[in-house]
Amino acid sequence: MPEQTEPDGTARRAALFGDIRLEPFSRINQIVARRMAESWKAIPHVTHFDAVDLKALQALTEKHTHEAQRAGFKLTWLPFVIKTCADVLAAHPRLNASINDAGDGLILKDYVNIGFAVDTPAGLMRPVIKRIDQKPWLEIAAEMNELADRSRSGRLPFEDAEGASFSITSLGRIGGHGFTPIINVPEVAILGISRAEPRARARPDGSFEHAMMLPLSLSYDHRVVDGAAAGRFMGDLIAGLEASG
Ligand code: CAO
Repeated sequence: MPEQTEPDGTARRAALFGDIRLEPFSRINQIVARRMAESWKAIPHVTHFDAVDLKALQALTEKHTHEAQRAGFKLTWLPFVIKTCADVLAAHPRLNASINDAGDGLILKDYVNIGFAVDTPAGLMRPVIKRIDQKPWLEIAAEMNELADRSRSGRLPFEDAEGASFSITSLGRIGGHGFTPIINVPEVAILGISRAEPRARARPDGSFEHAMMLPLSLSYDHRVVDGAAAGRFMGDLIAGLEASG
């Protein structure tokens, strides 16, 4: 226990409850903390939960594994989710928009730039893959790996972390059945991905089959997107992902 008696009562509290240590926030922690609190205070968040059968995505990933290996990286299904999401966003422009500064209109974007969360030793980073609508999956996958590597090694230039029109955050193998991601201002929606798990799935005839299901959670700004629009977006996204191949 510290000997000195501070005017703010630290020594008294230490005597009562135990010692404490201060861990200063890193620069990234400070930025993320400020942005998350601003978003949470300003945006009426709603989260829509759903799940997609992984069968088609797994087959597609397996089919292209060697091609990716030849290009120098390990393929996961995330680049296909990013690509399909961009295609579906093009048909649902309100989820790819932002509210203008005056707060009286929507800025609709004729491009899809998707930011994706990367867990790094310095904290959470969010590089952005730009013009996904114009890129083939292999280029998206290579860029995703390159941006994730740069984020983890602290070599991500500022311009590679800005300009997103939508975000994806994959907790992937880390775990969880679902979570409520926080929207990155000025975007209006973010897709969360949790750990794939075996579930019983009803067939159209009412019987059940076992399927590996990937849980998805879409948080959206209820000032811009209503529940029906979010539900339709998720329906199209799931249909697109299950038809991958
Ligand atoms: N369910 C089960 N397994 C999963 C999975 C999921 N949803 N997503 C990925 N995996 C598996 C892959 O199949 C792969 O398995 P093998 O090694 O056996 O082939 C392995 O996990 C690869 O995962 P990965 O995390 O290295 O690769 P990725 O392309 O799925 O994700 C990236 C890349 C950068 C998004 C990820 O590494 C990352 O940093 N995620 C954390 C993001 C985060 O912190 N989000 C929270 C932000 S909000 O606080």
